[in-house]
Amino acid sequence: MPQRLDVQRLRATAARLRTNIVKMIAVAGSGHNGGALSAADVITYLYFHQMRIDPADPRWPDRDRFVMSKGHCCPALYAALAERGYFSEDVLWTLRDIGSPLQGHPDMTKTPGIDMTTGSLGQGISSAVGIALGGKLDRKDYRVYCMIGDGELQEGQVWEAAMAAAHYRLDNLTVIVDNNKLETDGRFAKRFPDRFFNMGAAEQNMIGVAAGLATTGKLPFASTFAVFASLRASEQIRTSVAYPKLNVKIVATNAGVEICGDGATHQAIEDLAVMRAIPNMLVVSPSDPVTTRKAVLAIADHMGPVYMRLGRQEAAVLHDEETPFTLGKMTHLRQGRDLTIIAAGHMVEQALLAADVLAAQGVAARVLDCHTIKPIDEAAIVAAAAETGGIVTAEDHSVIGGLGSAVCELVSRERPTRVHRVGLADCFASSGRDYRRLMAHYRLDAQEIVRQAMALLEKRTTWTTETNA
Ligand SMILES: Cc1ncc(C[n+]2csc(CCOP(=O)(O)OP(=O)(O)O)c2C)c(N)n1
Repeated sequence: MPQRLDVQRLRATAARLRTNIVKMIAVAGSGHNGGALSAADVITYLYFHQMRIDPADPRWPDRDRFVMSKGHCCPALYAALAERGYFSEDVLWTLRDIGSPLQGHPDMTKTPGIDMTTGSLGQGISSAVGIALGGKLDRKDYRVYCMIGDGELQEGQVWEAAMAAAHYRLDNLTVIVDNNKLETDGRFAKRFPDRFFNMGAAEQNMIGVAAGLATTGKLPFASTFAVFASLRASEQIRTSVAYPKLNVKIVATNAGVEICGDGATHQAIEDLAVMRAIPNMLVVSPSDPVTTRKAVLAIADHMGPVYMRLGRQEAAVLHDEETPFTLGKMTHLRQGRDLTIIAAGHMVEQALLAADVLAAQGVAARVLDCHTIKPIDEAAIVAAAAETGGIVTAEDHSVIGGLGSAVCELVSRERPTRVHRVGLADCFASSGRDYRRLMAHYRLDAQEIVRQAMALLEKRTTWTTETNA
């Protein structure tokens, strides 16, 4: 039921929420303070005056709904839900921890009181339209409230949703724009003001604009988070960039589980699979600052579409300046004859650590840095299969469709060999506060590479004995 607090009590409640927002984000170590604080008054009004809800029955079918389309501001919503009694205040201090019900972005499967999973700007409002439409179909009189950011208004999907809402006369839907005039940055703009174009939170448009620029002979580097580049804008990449073979370089940052605190909505775990499947696309995943710099220069020289995947955390230097870098050719980091570890991106560091552990146990592992996922270095893989007899792959990506799959596809045809894949099992990962702990939790580390290497060696011994018998 609506609580109908008076203005004075609403003010006091909003102040408590603000205090908790700041505390939660401080404890979590990351999060969006500004947009959460600016949302506090409206959320307080909705949850403590306006909305017909029952915290004892969060899924009550007749309840009013709230969709936080600007999902990164969820600490405000979490604070309100705790204050309203959906869960105890203690839970707030678990924000963004591994397995916490309070993920970096709202997750309707984990948090009581969350009506819709959000985090990718522009998507929440469409879901709110659907919930309102469902209410009409069911002849229910609940209302749907949706909060979106002013920056979020740049996403085209917002306007598609607005048109659908008007078309279907959804008078049970209220969309609130938190017009706080805040938005994320333009750091590079200061250095190259005449060559930097900020397309805002509008990834599909950004790719289309890059494609258009390329037709005029420019060399556009289009950059956003990997999840938004490879998934949100995948069809624009496919049809406007890859199909006409335009000279667009997509630099996808914050890839993999390693992004950590933001959680599943922001962890690109399928981008390599999607990008590999697109014809004409070159896919690059450098492992350290040295290769990243070399890769940027190399892809600028390469004529045609490129997807370059980068992580978020500071990466260790693994290569020296003298190590040759050629697109499509793996870099040998360690020689070895007992088995081969092929790794990409920040898992290369883990592969080297694993090789050290294996060496101490008398196993000489070859380590290959597979900075070009497509076209993959077939010769190096076939040689590894022939000379070392077993391969462990390692990537911060789903085990489906990325580096491990590419290696399996090749050896199954050219040189059938046992391959063990280290990667994210087929699941969405949690938020985490510390990326190394999170990576270890999902077995994306040196220890798992060692485990897989030993398992592979053991199976090979058994297999050899069996075939010899
Ligand atoms: C599709 C998508 N693109 C980019 C982001 C990354 N991002 C998170 S917050 C933000 C700025 C949002 O600004 P606004 O909507 O005004 O929210 P507020 O200022 O209230 O935090 C961006 C671009 C995202 N979450 N989703």
